[in-house]
Amino acid sequence: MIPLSGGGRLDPPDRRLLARAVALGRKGWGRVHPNPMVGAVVARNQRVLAEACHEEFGGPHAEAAALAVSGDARDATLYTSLEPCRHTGKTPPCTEAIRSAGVSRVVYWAADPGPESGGGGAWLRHRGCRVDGPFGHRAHWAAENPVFFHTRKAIRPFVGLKLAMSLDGRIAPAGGQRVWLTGREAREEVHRLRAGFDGILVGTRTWKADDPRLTARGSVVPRILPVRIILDRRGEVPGSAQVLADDPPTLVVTSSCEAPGLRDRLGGRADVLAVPVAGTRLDLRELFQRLARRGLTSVLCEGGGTLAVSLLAGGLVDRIYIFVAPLFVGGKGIPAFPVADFLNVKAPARSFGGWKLRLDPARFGDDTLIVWDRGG
Ligand code: AOF
Ligand code: ZN
Repeated sequence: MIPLSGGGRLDPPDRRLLARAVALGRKGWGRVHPNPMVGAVVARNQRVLAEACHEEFGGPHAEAAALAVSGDARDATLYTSLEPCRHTGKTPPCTEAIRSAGVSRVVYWAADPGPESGGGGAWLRHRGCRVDGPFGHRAHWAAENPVFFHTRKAIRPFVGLKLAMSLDGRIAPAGGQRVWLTGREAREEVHRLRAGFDGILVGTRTWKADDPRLTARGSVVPRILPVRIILDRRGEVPGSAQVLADDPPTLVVTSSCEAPGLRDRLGGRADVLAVPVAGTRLDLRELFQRLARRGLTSVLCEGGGTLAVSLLAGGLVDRIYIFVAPLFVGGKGIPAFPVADFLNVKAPARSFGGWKLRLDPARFGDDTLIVWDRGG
């Protein structure tokens, strides 16, 4: 169930239909970013007349799409996961569509923070429509639409960190031997998740050990292929690396000293980005700043442990995706990076320093995905 504090009381049928709108919105993953994922339901006396979501960036908004197929919507209620927009952007204002359809009540979940698009709720109220919303808080809305509600856009992209671990908190057996902890369904989910990010980042050890392709090969074909980003401080990536093959653009991040030679060696097969070195490592804060300047709004980091620790230590992570596989690795296995140390956990807690479980855990085959969000 979605959090529904504030905004007045909602009856159970209203809650159900509003939650349905939020669920419909999720279908836009990978297709609408950086716009929000939005779903809408048109109902009369709780009987559903139409459902829709925002399917494609630049395409019809969820509310307008639902009203376009609802038939007569006079005196109906529109449930929407985001406050209806009141601006003319790539499409006409949803508030106008709602008013001309004769909808008498709007129930919405998240407030639209946009200076031009926001305020549609008040606009409709002013014109005699009953409006209930917003419900919940920014942190809840951000959990559903992390990139849209990300507040540090100018400084860095929204950063997600993914890891898979065993029941005894290990990411791999002793000796660096590679094994798959999670099953097929969880791996498919990772591919689906990739589709919603602008960039997929891995550290040096990971590309050396796994030779990954870092493409999104799941059920969602991303609207824009995520840029593959690899850290390579010493400029060692071989031309045969899979990450350099095929379509999506690749960005090799290296130190300024290695950049010219690397650029020559790669001969245009990947873009090379030189960032300063802080201590013995590439300056990740600077890297993210530059990625933000290049227009990347989100990055998914997929390993390994060293990169994860650097990111957490630098306070550079907004979300952690933890896949828990129902198996034991054994005492000598490599522990999942010591998340708790970097999150400043002092005692057993379900929430601390803004970190919290906000989305429901999800099952993928035998594995469980737990998503931890920071903020609010
Ligand atoms: C969407 N889909 O279903 C709703 C949105 O770029 P535009 O012109 O399509 O406008 C995008 C803005 O409209 C978006 O940032 C948000 O403020 C508002 N509502 N956007 O893309 C939708 N309802
Ligand atoms: Zn709209």
